[in-house]
Amino acid sequence: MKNIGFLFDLDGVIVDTAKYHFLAWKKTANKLNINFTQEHNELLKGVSRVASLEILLGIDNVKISEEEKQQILVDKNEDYLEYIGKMTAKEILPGVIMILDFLEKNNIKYALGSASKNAPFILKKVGLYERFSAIVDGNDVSKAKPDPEVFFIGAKKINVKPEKCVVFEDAIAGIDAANAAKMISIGVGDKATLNKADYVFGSLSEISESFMEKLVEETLKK
Ligand code: B16
Ligand code: MG
Repeated sequence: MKNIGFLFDLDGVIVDTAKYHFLAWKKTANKLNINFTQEHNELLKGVSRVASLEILLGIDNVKISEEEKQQILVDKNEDYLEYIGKMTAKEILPGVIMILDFLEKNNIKYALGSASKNAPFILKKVGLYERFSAIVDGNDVSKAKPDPEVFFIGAKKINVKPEKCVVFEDAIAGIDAANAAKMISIGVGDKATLNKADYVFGSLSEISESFMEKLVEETLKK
């Protein structure tokens, strides 16, 4: 095994679960008479479940009790589980398999670093669970991205120094977390939005094997 590691965010990098979060939060918003749009949904990407609810309530400055909040979080997750329970390998985003195959072929360890408490379930549904050496999810972290905790734990779990890791992320907070951990950050999404990343690609399918080789060389030299 090489002494470098790759860390992957889940939603927006491996699969697109944002659309299912949207449907489940939309149902919650309707019950609360909040006008929740796709634009608002962008604000929830990479954010924890609890923080997402606060953002949702903030749209129309809705005040509810702590007890109601807890119930909403349970209900929202039940709805979300119904959607993700139907996921299959077809929902793995383009480019992912090539990258994982490349890493395995080159004896490079990789782990998941996600804010989602449902991350292991989702990986199982799409058939990728067994391939990851380690999984860090929303149950393991006490500080949300942009805090680098999630990626520090990921690096530790695969026994690689943080500065010898590469992170794939679709959220600004995730890129900030990777940069704070002194890891090489690869943004997946809009170039202007993710301009703090070391490299940005519209989709992982734009990444070539020769770029991966270059990335490995760069990480080994750090
Ligand atoms: P859950 P990531 C994040 O996943 C999602 O982007 C974010 O929208 C969601 O609120 C968060 O997981 C928590 O998800 O409700 O399943 O615990 O991008 O960090 O992989
Ligand atoms: Mg994400």
